[in-house]
Amino acid sequence: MNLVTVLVLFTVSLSFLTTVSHGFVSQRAVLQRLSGSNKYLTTDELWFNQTLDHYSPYDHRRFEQRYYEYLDHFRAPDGPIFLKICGESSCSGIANDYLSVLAKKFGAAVVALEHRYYGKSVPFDSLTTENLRYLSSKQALFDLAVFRHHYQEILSYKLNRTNVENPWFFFGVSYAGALSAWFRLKFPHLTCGSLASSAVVLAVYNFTDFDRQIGESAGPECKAALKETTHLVEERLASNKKAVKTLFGSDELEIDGDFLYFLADAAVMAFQYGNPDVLCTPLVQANKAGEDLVDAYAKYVKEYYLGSAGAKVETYNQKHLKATSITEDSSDRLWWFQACTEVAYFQVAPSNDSIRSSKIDTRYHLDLCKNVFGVDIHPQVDVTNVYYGATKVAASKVVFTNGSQDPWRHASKKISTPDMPSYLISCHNCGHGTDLRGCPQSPFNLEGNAQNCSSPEAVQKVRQQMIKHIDFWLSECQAGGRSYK
Ligand SMILES: *[C@@H]1O[C@H](CO)[C@@H](O)[C@H](O)[C@H]1NC(C)=O
Ligand SMILES: *[C@@H]1O[C@H](CO)[C@@H](O)[C@H](O)[C@H]1NC(C)=O
Ligand SMILES: *[C@@H]1O[C@H](CO)[C@@H](O)[C@H](O)[C@H]1NC(C)=O
Ligand SMILES: *[C@@H]1O[C@H](CO)[C@@H](O)[C@H](O)[C@H]1NC(C)=O
Ligand SMILES: *[C@@H]1O[C@H](CO)[C@@H](O)[C@H](O)[C@H]1NC(C)=O
Ligand SMILES: CC(=O)N[C@H]1CO[C@H](CO)[C@@H](O)[C@@H]1O
Repeated sequence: MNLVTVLVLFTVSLSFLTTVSHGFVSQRAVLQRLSGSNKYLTTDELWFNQTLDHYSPYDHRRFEQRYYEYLDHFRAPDGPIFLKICGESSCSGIANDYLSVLAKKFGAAVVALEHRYYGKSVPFDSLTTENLRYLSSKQALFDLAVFRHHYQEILSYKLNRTNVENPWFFFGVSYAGALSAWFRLKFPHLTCGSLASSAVVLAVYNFTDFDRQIGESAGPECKAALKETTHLVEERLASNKKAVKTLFGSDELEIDGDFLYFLADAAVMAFQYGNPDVLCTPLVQANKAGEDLVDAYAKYVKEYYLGSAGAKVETYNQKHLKATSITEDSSDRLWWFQACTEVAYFQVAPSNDSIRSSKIDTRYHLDLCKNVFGVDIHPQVDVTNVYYGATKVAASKVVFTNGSQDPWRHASKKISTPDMPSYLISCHNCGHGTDLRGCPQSPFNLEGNAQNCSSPEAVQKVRQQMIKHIDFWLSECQAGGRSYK
């Protein structure tokens, strides 16, 4: 799955949805579908001119980058500024999620910046491989730094102040969670601290732990049913390809790997977004009753994944991924570009005991990169990890949080240290970005209906810790004459 897709049925904050699974991408679509329309604090677009290439003194091109501001909770003039980093999807506003609870508590202004190339912040009029050359996490971090200066100036101007800065705090989930941690690493003087929720700071080439975590999150019975389903699908693919693709409403997926990836991702979604029962209950029942597992899985995929969750088959279609026109589904292509160049997260099947088809291997991913972008690109995973430090990221004042059932947590920071505390939120349905979204439940519900949470205290406990750290680091920042040390 892409990192970002969130399954929440009614209320999901889009901002979370950084897509990390290829998984990330499909989930993005889902999130957008599932998050209702009025779940934003604001959707009023603001714009500013951003530098296209932060690393060239000769290139003076600029592009318009979209952002949002929400000042209702702001305690002028000294309140903090919370910057919500939008990740690998269109940023349609400032989501009304747990960040808004925090903003109220701290009297903070909230701003959100759309990631370059996504949504409406596209520097070119087409997304050819050549035009994507400025799409990278490094450029995105620089965008954030420039934007932070720009917005501070605007606010100071509004407040009639000079030479005074408000204390800043950065927030992000998933890929944007990694950006949040990396921002504090690269620009420590520009934020008092960062929240890195389900932050995928470790670039991984063959991300086999991803599939393993799905097995663990599913538990023995559901895992066995999922494995058997994959096995049966592979058999039917060999005997009657067309029939089995039709059964899943996915005739358009001509490449078998795309089809198998789609089926694997459909299962991931249930665990990544904290809704395991919607998949496991019917599958285990069908298995016990000796019913056709492939039929039962097809029902889940069509009714839930493609239905209520709003995922799209075309997300997995390499023909679609090759399209260079700018549409609301361009983020599929854009995230794959980031995967194929910088971070990989290739969700290959482990050699033993995998749930997904073993045909989803390293070759499948490399072929996809080559086919979709027309050049033989290999992700520079080692370079990325050297540049940021991976799980040894040498930042400070970053809170890391992970959900126990989230397959992405294996790309997050493993060890908690005093300067970079990390928390694992453990419960039956604790998925990706659980801390900032509603409490884990199915269907997801903003801020949660406590009665529907299987383990709300797991989330609440971690939130209390987050508040403690934010409070402390903001006060250190202010006490230090805003030195940001
Ligand atoms: C960005 O720059 C262009 C060209 O100078 C200008 O027309 C446009 O109004 C600027 N946009 C913003 C948001 O400042
Ligand atoms: C800023 O200063 C101007 C001119 O001195 C004044 O009219 C305005 O009310 C001030 N605004 C604020 C927010 O204090
Ligand atoms: C990834 O897996 C492939 C196939 O098993 C292997 O050839 C390759 O060396 C692995 N790459 C890394 C970086 O682990
Ligand atoms: C393969 O997986 C099975 C089931 O988890 C396990 O019992 C077995 O030890 C594994 N074999 C290897 C070689 O890792
Ligand atoms: C809570 O769960 C019940 C039973 O699953 C469901 O009918 C109801 O819609 C849920 N309520 C909310 C607010 O999610
Ligand atoms: C920050 C955090 O909770 N990290 C956890 C993420 O997941 C890894 C792998 O399970 C754990 O070891 C970390 O403790």
